[in-house]
Amino acid sequence: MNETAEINLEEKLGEENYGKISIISNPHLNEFLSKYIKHLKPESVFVCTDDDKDIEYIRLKAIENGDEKQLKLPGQTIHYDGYFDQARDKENTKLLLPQGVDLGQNINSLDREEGLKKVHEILEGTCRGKELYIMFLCLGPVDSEFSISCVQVTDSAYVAHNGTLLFRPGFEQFKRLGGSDDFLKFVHSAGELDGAVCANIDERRVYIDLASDTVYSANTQYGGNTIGPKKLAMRLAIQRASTEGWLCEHMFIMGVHGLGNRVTYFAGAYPSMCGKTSTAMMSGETIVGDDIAYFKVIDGVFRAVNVEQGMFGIIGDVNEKGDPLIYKTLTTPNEVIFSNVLDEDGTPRWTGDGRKPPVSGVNHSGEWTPGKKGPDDKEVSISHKNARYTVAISSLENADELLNDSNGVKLAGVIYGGRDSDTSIPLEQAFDWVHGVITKGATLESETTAATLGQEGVRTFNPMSNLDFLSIPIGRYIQVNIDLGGKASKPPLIFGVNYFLKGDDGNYLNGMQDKRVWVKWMEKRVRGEVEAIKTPTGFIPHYEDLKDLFNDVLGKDYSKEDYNTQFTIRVPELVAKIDRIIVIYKEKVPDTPEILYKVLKEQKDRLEQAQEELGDYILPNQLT
Ligand code: SPV
Ligand code: MN
Repeated sequence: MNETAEINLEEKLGEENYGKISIISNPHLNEFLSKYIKHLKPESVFVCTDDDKDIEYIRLKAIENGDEKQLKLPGQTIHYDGYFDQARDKENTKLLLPQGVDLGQNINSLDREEGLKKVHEILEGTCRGKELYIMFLCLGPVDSEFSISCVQVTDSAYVAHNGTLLFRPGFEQFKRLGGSDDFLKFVHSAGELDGAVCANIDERRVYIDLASDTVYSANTQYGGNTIGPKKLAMRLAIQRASTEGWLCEHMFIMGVHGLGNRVTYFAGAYPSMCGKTSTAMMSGETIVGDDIAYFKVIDGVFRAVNVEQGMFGIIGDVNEKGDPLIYKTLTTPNEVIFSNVLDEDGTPRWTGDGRKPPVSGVNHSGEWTPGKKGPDDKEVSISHKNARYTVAISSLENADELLNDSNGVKLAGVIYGGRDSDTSIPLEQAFDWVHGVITKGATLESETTAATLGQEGVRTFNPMSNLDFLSIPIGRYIQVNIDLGGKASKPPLIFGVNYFLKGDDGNYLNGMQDKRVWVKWMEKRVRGEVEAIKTPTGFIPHYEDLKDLFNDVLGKDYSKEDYNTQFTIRVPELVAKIDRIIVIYKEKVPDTPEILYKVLKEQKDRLEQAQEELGDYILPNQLT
């Protein structure tokens, strides 16, 4: 890295910005910044500290340079990503691995030398004529055992602006590092622009260098590809966590409110379109986080933090009726970045917003009217189906009071939520931590929906809903999960939920609000206040307890008939699922821990024995 000495940071940054960097006084930071300022060749550089003035500078820059447009309500802005740059690019997101390192066929990877060479070629000089923003952000609450410092250089004020809403500020955190090199680094450039969007999508790359804790992202603007501390940092954190014995999970954290104002914390992993955000934002409860959590066992206590402090949420179908709290934040003066929705004369509009549909406006496809066809000849909807809002959780009425607590929250339960129409019952508690990690987490599947490309109803394997972000072999990741529970004096209870079970007529068996009852039952289980029925696959609620809860929570009469249909143990489907999952592990996961096969085999044996005695479809009262 001797070449880095060639640029004089002080000269390039100017007195004010260099002054900020010199307060941190970290030679590793200076080396990184020198190297990439030299390589990217920006016209100017802005260093963002935790100061409100600096954060406001970023917000205004995004508007000034056209990355965002001011909407009518104060604080609201809108941004468009390119028409073909609307989601995470899984194909071009690769882990760079030194020769001889193999993470298995499930993880997209590339030879490290080759990848570094390519991405540096792509990035060279891409910030000519632009300003480069240097952002300091903190993963997890600041000044805590969970904190990880990050620095991101980006030529996108939109990416920088998102960082300020989504993450805790990291400048003060960086100062605490002293001269240590213990920080994550992100280098992003949108590349050449066509108007305000990326011109070279075909050269889009997200390359993750585990060896140097650096992620490079080029020729893309979509948040999941560019906002470094979010999905890009997950890969670095998962690797680090596996060596240090903790977990980085793709999970929400919520507080469930019980008797006498007590709050009990749950984390939940759900593949996309399985109800993750709607669970985290459930009415009557409070939210700590909606997407990424770190778990650590500290002095025997299982603790969790939200890595972020904001939400980058899907906006489609957010309306006053279904999501009153988010809707309110999005429709009153608050700092909100809308991405890829429709601008109707300064008012943001989106598919399913519950208002009279707009007849014209501007969206990610340009000027829009109903029925418009996009460059791919497909009809363009009001907003893209992956259109998003960025808000600080603190602007939501249901923000939990421990959101920024440096000790995190004590975690009492973990929920795994899949989507299947015919196999898993709506709610079940695993026998114990290991049984839950394996039969609820490691076997998580979701059926494809009409919202994704391709055939509907195809089951996709997605252990812990974390497959996209794993940077260690799956088997090792499962083992780290198993081990963490063993370190806790009282590991969280593990639950499986399925909101999408269908009846013989093809209709869903549960209403959208039923999950509000399920979490109350979980809360009571954690507190030891309700009994359960033992089935071959876990513990399920008694009818009477659910009947009471349906009445208390939803003011609804819950019939025995509904209970029986929903909670029938479907033996042939459950056995088929075990067989299917075992094949996946046998074929694709060579480092699968033996315990996984053992636990699944025991479960299959229990199911087959019950089948012999009670038949294919077993009602709960046959098991009491
Ligand atoms: C997800 O896709 O899991 C998200 C949005 O939470 S993104 O930031 O694109 O990853
Ligand atoms: Mn996510």
